[in-house]
Amino acid sequence: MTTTAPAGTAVGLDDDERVIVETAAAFAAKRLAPHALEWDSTDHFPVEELREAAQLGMGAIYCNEDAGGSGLRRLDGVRIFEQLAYADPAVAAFLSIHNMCTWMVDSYGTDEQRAHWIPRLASMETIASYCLTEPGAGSDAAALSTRAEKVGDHYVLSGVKQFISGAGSSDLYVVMARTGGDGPKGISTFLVEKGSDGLSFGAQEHKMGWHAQPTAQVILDEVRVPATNLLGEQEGIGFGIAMNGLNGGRLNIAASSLGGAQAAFDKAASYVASRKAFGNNLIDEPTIRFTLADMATSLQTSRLMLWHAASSLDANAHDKVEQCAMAKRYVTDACYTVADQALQLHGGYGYLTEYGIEKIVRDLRVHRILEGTNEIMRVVVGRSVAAR
Ligand code: FAD
Ligand code: 2MC
Repeated sequence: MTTTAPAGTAVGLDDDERVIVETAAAFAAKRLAPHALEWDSTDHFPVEELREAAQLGMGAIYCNEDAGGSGLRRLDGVRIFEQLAYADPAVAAFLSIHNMCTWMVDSYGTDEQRAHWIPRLASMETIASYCLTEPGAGSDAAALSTRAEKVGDHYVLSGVKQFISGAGSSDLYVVMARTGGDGPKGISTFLVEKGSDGLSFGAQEHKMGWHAQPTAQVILDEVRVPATNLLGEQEGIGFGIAMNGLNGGRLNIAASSLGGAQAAFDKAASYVASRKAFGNNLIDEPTIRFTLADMATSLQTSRLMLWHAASSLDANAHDKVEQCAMAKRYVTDACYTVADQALQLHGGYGYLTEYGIEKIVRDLRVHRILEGTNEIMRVVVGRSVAAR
């Protein structure tokens, strides 16, 4: 088989696993990589290419096949997102959020909700956004104040969601809102369609990175949705739905960091192999070789940790929440450092847009903030440690 996956990213895989990784790598190299810099500079959200990825099964990666999902494992998922992010971390990360929403509908939806939404989400005819954060509730997500009042056979939603990826472009908004009292037990999850009366979007945020996907407020002003849009039929389970979605989401964001960092590393290793200074190629300088060795080690520890955490999620292991939080924290920090080191190894050229490194650094920076900041990941791991 022709190998398209970057060296080292598919070591030890069996034939079936390798096909999945190679398919994602080939798609990314052909359909994402050639445009990544242009999309970044023009703030272009590549919906057409996302739908092409969906045709290859990447719109509902770890959803059940009966309703139209791809039926793959979380482990396959993180490997796919690594390959996509090798070409463009911002696009890979958006696809990961769509997959998180799709999994929530597949896992908690009624038969009717699954039959209606999963085929559309799998093809990305319907693109989904995840709406948890609010202006007054970020890390402390259970303090959210968006309300959903039951009125006859409808719910009426009012509130503001902050920093929503895909806002304005997405077709379906998975919204966590309060149907009961304070705290996590008072939260429910709703499916809100674009075009609903009272649903609007804030101005697009100007960001350091992630330019290839939109970010804006989602504003709900007495938005009426049928009671059947309550995800999972039952009120009060929305926080658990949101958190369980995030366990896998956190791994996929980490995989998006890993792919970006691997690309930056490969560029740096190739650059220093031919860049001359003081009569030698830079790679012959021992301190530069040590830097490359440490970077390669960070990439490999990140990959192993991510694969282990993904397997924990696949196995529904008792410590899956802790494993996902640990991997998200470690991988997004370590890979950000690798990307920054790759920029440094390029000298002044690393700072120029055309080399593609500074974009990776900008894109990876936010992975340490979103889907749970890395401080909150430490809170989660610390609670597990204290409970032992
Ligand atoms: P805060 O919660 O106010 O935190 C501020 C600082 O305090 C952080 O450093 C934090 O780590 C620290 N801190 C808070 N509590 C503690 C504690 N107990 N111990 C130690 N430190 C603490 N959200 C969505 O719901 N959907 C999306 O699609 C989405 N996309 C995003 C896209 C982008 C580009 C960005 C920037 C954010 C996105 N978010 C999204 C929101 C993101 O999840 C939040 O920004 C994040 O959870 C942090 O919340 P906050 O910004 O309110 O920071
Ligand atoms: N998986 C499954 N269940 C979880 C969970 C997880 N990761 N985290 C918490 N829960 C459960 C927990 O077990 C408890 O259930 P029960 O009542 O049955 O015992 C319930 O949720 C409440 O949990 P806590 O008591 O721990 O709630 P608390 O409010 O103290 O802390 C915290 C929760 C801080 C862990 C949570 O608010 C959190 O993860 N905050 C970060 C928010 C976040 O990640 N936002 C990301 C937005 S999306 C995004 O950025 C995108 C780009 C899409």
